[in-house]
Amino acid sequence: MANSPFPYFTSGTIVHGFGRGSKELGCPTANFDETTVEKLPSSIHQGVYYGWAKLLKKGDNEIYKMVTSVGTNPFYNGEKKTMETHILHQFREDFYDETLKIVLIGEIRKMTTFENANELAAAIQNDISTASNKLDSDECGQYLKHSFFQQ
Ligand code: ADP
Ligand code: RBF
Ligand code: MG
Repeated sequence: MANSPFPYFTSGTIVHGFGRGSKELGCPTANFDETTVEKLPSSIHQGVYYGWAKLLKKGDNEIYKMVTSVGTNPFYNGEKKTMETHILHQFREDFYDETLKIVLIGEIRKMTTFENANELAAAIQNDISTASNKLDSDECGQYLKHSFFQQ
């Protein structure tokens, strides 16, 4: 794959979105700041991606499995492109304004619209299990040792 954009390493600040992730979809997503979204290469189109995430927060040295959506969120008729990461971990508190480092390793599917929020929520749950399975491979595990994640 000569022109693959993966792995794509990036980091940014977590900002507030519309608050729909947790409430309407049962899936909180850490939304990246505009500058970080603008840096995405055009080859990373509207879609759902899997990879690893690390929060730059004292006392948290873990690298977590994650899914990231990139796009205008057509189900909500969004106009602005967002990049949002759902971490496969239950956190005790929110982490707005913190820095999140991620590596996107591959694509799961294209972003699309759905009949209703239940269908989108079900698709997201499916994406989460797909990501979790892929990330269990040795090929994905190698990124845990990558210098990008050493503080
Ligand atoms: P917003 O629209 O402001 O992004 P969300 O409902 O999507 O609101 O909630 C996102 C926030 O929830 C994140 O910014 C983060 O601080 C917090 N959060 C808690 N647990 C997680 C998780 N497992 N993955 C991502 N964000 C989480
Ligand atoms: N939004 C869409 O409009 N279409 C999608 O196909 C879509 N897929 C997503 C997949 C995952 C794994 C996640 C975490 C989010 C997805 N979203 C999608 C984004 C969703 O609309 C957004 O997180 C909420 O609007 C909260 O900001
Ligand atoms: Mg969000």
